[in-house]
Amino acid sequence: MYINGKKIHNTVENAINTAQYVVARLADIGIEHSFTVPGDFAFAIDHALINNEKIKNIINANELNASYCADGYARVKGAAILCTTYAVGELSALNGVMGSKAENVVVFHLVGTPNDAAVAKRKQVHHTLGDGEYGNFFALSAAAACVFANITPDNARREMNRVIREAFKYRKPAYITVSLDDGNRPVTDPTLDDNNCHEINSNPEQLNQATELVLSALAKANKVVAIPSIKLDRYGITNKAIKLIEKLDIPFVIMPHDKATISEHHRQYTGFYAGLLSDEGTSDIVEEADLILNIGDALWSDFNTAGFTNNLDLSKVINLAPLFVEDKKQRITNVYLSELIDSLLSKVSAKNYKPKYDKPKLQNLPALNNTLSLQSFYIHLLNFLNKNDTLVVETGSSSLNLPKFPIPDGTKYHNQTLWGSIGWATPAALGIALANPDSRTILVTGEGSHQLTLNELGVMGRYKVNPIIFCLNNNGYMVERALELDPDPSYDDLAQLIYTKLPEAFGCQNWLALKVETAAQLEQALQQARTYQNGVYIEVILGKYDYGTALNFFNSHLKEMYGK
Ligand SMILES: Cc1ncc(C[n+]2csc(CCOP(=O)(O)OP(=O)(O)O)c2C)c(N)n1
Ligand SMILES: [Mg+2]
Repeated sequence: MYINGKKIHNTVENAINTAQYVVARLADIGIEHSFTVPGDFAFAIDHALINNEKIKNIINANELNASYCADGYARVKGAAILCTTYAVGELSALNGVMGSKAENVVVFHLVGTPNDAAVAKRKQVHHTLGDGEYGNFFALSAAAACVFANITPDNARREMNRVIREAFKYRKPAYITVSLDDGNRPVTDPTLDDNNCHEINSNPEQLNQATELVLSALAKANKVVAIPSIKLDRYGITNKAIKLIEKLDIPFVIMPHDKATISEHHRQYTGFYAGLLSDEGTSDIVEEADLILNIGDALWSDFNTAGFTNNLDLSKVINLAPLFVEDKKQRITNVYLSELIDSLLSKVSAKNYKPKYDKPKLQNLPALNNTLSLQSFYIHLLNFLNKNDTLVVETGSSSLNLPKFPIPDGTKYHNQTLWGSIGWATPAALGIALANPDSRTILVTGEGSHQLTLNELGVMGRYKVNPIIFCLNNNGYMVERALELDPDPSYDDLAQLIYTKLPEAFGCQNWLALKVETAAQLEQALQQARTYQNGVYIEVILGKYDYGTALNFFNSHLKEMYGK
């Protein structure tokens, strides 16, 4: 069996009970870590996770952190396992799992549910509302997934096939419950084909129709621009999309959510496109084109369009979404983008779509001076990054100001642009570091966001990951300040922590912890960090109203954003 072009080996024979079977199926997909907070109703799954030799079970500080950690891991590995206990555990994880749903990340959320006797006799047990009702929470957790299955001994093979197939089809979380008793029983499901969870193919007729639709639009067009979406990465088809863009020889632009999907150093890269925040000249190229290929369903969201300040006639866009193709007149379903790109690649030739305009002068990194500001922090950081680094950036001014600058060729980049739940980045960085230990994970977080999930530092120390963490301390929730009409409400003030003591307090042995207040100190800290083998924690002191370009922009466009 193949998923994402990778052969899957079946090792479920070793599974003795249903919980072990569930875990073995997920291990066979290639998942090598699980993220867990245990609980008595989940003991069967918790045991199965520690007993599966292909999986290393990570114990997180809480379920929300575990869900963010799983999300980060899955962005790199393609899928992750998150394991929580009934009600109290699963509900604590929901914000994170819902974020994975919004951002097309495959997380298998395994939840252990109460034993048969408690359910049958409607006993008043812990983690319930005391009403004898055990079904109160299934719909809540299922809402954060694209598929839900209660796995029992007699449906395990069939249902795991369905769950895996659906999760990969939609690239969204799956919610899997296993009761404590069922988890300990042997699998009795007679279904033979354990591995019948292949990705589904396109309908051939609809695939032809979609190919023709794109080809005929291309034939009529003179100026064509591509906008690649981050979903290409989620579906593992970025390289195919690059081949298509290269074969067509068309310019492409990148929106904030889709940053670094394709290298910003590619010769056809034509700039950052986000409404009025776009690179100079880039908006004109997109908005004056007569055909825009949205490859992978990039969003026209608030952050992608700098608060809806773009001026694009959407009727010129063909959306090549992961599972359908759509133009202004029709939507053709049952078309899988991977196959559509193959089909187009075999048929298109490079007509001369060369832009009838000059490539805009893309923004270079501004020169450094001796001041330390949000803007200069990023210039220092971007000069420091290399192709072996993975940059994880939190929601807030940390992420709003970065996308305009190209990151180095090969540096990987992660941000939760659509869901935007602060606190995500610290645990996500742990998941990302575990998923790719050969890359140095570099986290940039505001101190307010960090306060939500910073107890995951202890887990980083425990499992000996060695990120470089920048905690940008600007004395509060600066984004909120910038987006408020009242410039300084007291609810944007924060507890003042001694950030540089956190690694030690959380048991991170031999971490380097530094506080920098000037550009020279930052530069020196970066040099130390690069050669330091263990984790590095750098608190960067920035101004309370140092909004940077993007926040200044949003601050002056509150009307477009919110109708204020
Ligand atoms: C879970 C969650 N709660 C609240 C918010 C609203 N929010 C967005 S940014 C932000 C402030 C972030 O502060 P900090 O991390 O210090 O970054 P700064 O804006 O100061 O750079 C808040 C509270 C959110 N996005 N997510
Ligand atoms: Mg802050």
